[in-house]
Amino acid sequence: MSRKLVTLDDFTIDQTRQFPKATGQLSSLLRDIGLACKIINKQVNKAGLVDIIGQFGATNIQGEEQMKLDVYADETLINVLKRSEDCAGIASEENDDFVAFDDEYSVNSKYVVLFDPLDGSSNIDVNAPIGTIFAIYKRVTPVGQAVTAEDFLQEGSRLMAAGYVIYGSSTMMVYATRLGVNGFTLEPSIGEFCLSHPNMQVKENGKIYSLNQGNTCKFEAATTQFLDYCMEDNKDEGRPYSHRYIGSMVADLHRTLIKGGIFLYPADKKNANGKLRLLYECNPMAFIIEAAGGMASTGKERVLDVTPTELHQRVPIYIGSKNMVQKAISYIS
Ligand code: AHM
Ligand code: MG
Repeated sequence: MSRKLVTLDDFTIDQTRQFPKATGQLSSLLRDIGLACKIINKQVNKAGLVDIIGQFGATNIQGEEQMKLDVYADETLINVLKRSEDCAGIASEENDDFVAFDDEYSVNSKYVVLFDPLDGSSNIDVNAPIGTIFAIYKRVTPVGQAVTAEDFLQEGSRLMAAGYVIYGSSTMMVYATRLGVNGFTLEPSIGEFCLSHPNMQVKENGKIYSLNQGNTCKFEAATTQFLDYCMEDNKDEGRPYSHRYIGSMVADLHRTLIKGGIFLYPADKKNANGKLRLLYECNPMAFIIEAAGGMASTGKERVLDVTPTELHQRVPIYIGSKNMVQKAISYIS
């Protein structure tokens, strides 16, 4: 019997079969991340009820402290990945240092996972989309021992897989490997992520620019000149472009992936490296956008080529449709 429904599990197992030597560990890791995100999704969906059932971070009716959503998301991912047999350790935007799992299964695992458990969490109050971003690397230290900082401080070009889950009008997981980018929508009635956006490609040209334009007074002249170009009235070249900014990187990049455009969080006079984190935000998003045919740059180099020196390092980012990113770089450099 043929069926149209392809679940995340069906899909990852199918992809594994294309590599005869693959052990299936990467697909079960993706399944574990999917599970953690389904648990987070349930809690995110209840966020609007805080006035009725109490504020996160406040004490509930039983006298128990309610966890803030970003802390809840962080703990959920850590607990699920700790129990997974395929994860040797994690690093999270929420924690100062990485965590090496030291049980007998974990030390023999070959993958580490880095994540931003709940990106854009300031959007929770206004019911706007937020997301989880994740990055999966093969460890560089030998299996059989606890992972070290070296395993986490890898260049983005060494990523095995990266993805995000967007908690929006529907909940979706989008993940990329070198085989491409695919999107799965959560079907709530069966609790499964189902393939809904196969082989996602980002357009070469776009008509949308996305950044926090309120920071204009801090921008370097080159950034302002690029913005002037975006706003210029030039019907022949399709400008002025539209401006869209949700302020949640997952949501802004999800739109960029589907509709094309450029998202930027540049360096400015006060922040030489912009705001966004290399390991938890920029690298996984750059890997996804490049796998979909787009481009991601710091203005000086490919995001995926930056050598990380610390876990919470920030970098400027210009990411999205290839031609738009190239145009931005021509101003910046
Ligand atoms: P967070 O990790 O503390 O949520 O911050 C990251 C978020 C991104 O999702 C978003 O692109 C950016 O911060 C928005 O920043 P700003 O409010 O400065 O425009
Ligand atoms: Mg973040």
